[in-house]
Amino acid sequence: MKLVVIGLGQCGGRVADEFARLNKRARAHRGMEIITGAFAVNTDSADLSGLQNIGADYQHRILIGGRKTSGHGVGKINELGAEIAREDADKVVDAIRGVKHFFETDAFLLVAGAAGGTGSGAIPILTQHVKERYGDKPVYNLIVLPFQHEEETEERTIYNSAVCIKSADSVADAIILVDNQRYVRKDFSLKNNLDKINALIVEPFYDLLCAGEEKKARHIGAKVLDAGDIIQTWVGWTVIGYGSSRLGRIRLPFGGSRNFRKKSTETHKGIQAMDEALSELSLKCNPADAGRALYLLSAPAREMNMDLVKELGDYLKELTPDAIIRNGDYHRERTVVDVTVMLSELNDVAKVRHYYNESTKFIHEVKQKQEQTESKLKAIEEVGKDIPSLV
Ligand SMILES: Nc1nc2c(ncn2[C@@H]2O[C@H](COP(=O)(O)OP(=O)(O)OP(=O)(O)O)[C@@H](O)[C@H]2O)c(=O)[nH]1
Ligand SMILES: [Mg+2]
Repeated sequence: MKLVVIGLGQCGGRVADEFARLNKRARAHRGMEIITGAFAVNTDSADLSGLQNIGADYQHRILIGGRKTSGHGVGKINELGAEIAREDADKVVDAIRGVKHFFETDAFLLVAGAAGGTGSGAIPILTQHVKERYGDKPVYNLIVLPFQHEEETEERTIYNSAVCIKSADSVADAIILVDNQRYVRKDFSLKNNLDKINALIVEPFYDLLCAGEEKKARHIGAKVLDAGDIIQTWVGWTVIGYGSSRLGRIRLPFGGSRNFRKKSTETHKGIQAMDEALSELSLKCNPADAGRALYLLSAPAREMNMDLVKELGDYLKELTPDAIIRNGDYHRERTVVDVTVMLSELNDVAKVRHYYNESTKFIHEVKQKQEQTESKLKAIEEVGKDIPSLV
């Protein structure tokens, strides 16, 4: 599958930069392209200059709202981020027109952090514009949710996140949710290492995007997972997970390589990788809520067998009884079994509900505070009404 990736704001731009790195890796190691165009859009010029893989010209690093923000961001006011995106949407649409192999592109992926101002406000607006302009291709969002400490210290974090995901949900074909806190839970040192988190966020997309683009016969599995399968799966709220299980040298007491014992070890490794993928999903959710799912098994050809593919399918079906499941296998010469899982069309996401509930309370409090301030101001005006004014 080939994507045009557009990163908005600091978080979005840096994650898009990681996708551009992924494409360099695919080109160098697998001789294929998985990203036809990578762009970063920001109101902050310093953030744009810090990127490493996205083209350094103004057509790929697009500064918006120059006059309004003087290149310094919108300071978490996502209403302003949305307004600027509306005014400068043409800059982005024009840049997409310059993508060399645009006709090969299967879909768009727009990326942003939900809690900031620029990305959070711009993502629904630009999704809408891209959809209007390129109606024949799906437009997906990848939205990064804030760390817990950000939610605890700043109310605007939850409010921005709620407004961003609600607006995005009304325009995007699917929203892939990624919770920053999930990566810290795994390894606390990551709290201050956004680059490492960004690399972990994009890693599950590597095999997923490459599998359908593979041209070399020795890597092609029995069932290829291609762009069509992914497009059929990505609908509504979506999460992604990735697990890996190392294949050790399997010592068998009587030699032989194809006996039942080896087979069961392979299956065990596969299930182990799928378990890891499911427990490390990009956002905590209940797999039983998924309406669609897919899994991609990536392993050396000699380790792949139909039992393993079937076992994994049966296992996922148990966990997602209502989901239509698509799958594929991909032969790579490595010593690991990798499993990528996507759960989509989730009909309940606790975190989304939490944001909606909390910010509804917050809206109420803000309204009350505003009313109190207004009535106090009115009272003071009343007292001073007979004083002459100089203006
Ligand atoms: N995973 C990840 N999260 C990030 C990164 N940069 C910022 N964030 C998160 O994104 C949110 C803040 O959004 P930013 O992208 O910094 O904000 P912005 O879109 O640039 O908007 P303004 O700076 O307010 O104009 C916070 O929740 C951060 O924790 C990053 O590189 N990776
Ligand atoms: Mg910023």
